[in-house]
Amino acid sequence: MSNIAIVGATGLVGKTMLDIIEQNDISYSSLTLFSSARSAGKEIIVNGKTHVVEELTEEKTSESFDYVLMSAGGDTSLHFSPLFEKSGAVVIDNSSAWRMDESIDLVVPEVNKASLKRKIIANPNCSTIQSVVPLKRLSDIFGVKRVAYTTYQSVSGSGWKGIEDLTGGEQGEAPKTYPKPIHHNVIPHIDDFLDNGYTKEEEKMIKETQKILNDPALAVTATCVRVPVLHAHAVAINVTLDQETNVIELKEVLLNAPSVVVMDDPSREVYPTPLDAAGKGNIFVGRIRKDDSLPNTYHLWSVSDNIQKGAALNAVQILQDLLSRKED
Ligand code: 2RA
Repeated sequence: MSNIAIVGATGLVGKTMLDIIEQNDISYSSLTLFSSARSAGKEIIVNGKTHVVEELTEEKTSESFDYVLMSAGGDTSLHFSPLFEKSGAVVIDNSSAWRMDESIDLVVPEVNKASLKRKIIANPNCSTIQSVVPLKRLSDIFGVKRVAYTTYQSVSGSGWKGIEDLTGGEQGEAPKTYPKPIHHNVIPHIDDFLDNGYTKEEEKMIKETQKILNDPALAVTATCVRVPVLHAHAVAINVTLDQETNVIELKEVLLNAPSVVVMDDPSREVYPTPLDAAGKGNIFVGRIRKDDSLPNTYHLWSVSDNIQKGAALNAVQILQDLLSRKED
């Protein structure tokens, strides 16, 4: 059995990782919870045992951990992940710090597996994960030529502070996290703006899709929007395929895609919404239809819980894959 550490254990993603570890009966020899100095000393019960959250320091990285699940922001990860790696641990990191590093695997278990050439594995951006899982199936069977994303991202993507901006806005409070009120509003601005007018969130969706689908030349574009929803992101995916197909065939292929649940029956108003996906681990896909404005082009609507499959669950699934390799 393994020694597991969670860094960022008091955050929304960290707490969800602990819930998933508990629900999936993942066994360990020891579980150590780390946070910033501000949250150190808090108590969290996991599997009936009370754990006191410790401040992460350089000395503690050498405590012979096997696996470290890190959800503590890019700067913390850039500093501490190599120290854990040097001490022999495998780090599964939820920040964007390592994702585009060529030596680092960017993993969605339904799509690709960690090669472990480095012992740091990057967990992709939430809205990327729920997009590449259905796209991978289409890519394998029909080939994918171009992808255009428009996202509708919930406030939990910004952690507790995003939720506080929405709930505070409902009480008439000014926003503390977002540049504009999110209550009764939508904001076409997630993460910082780049010189080319795109945001970093949009750049993440473009570059991470190319890396995960192993097609650096794939044409991808994105517009990312924050919406006043608590949990689950939605992504409108417009995809141009290499080979001709039709909607029936496309649905059939997606019905067999791992982790994908097709919810698509317009005659009965069946399509996924964030309320359908919140708290669940699947990727729900609907509104599958042909886009007649371009050859071989289709619309998909993908909805998934950004804290579950979009972050904590994907990280734990990477851990489960590594644990199963150890057993073989
Ligand atoms: C967001 N993509 O929704 C981010 C979270 N990783 O803000």
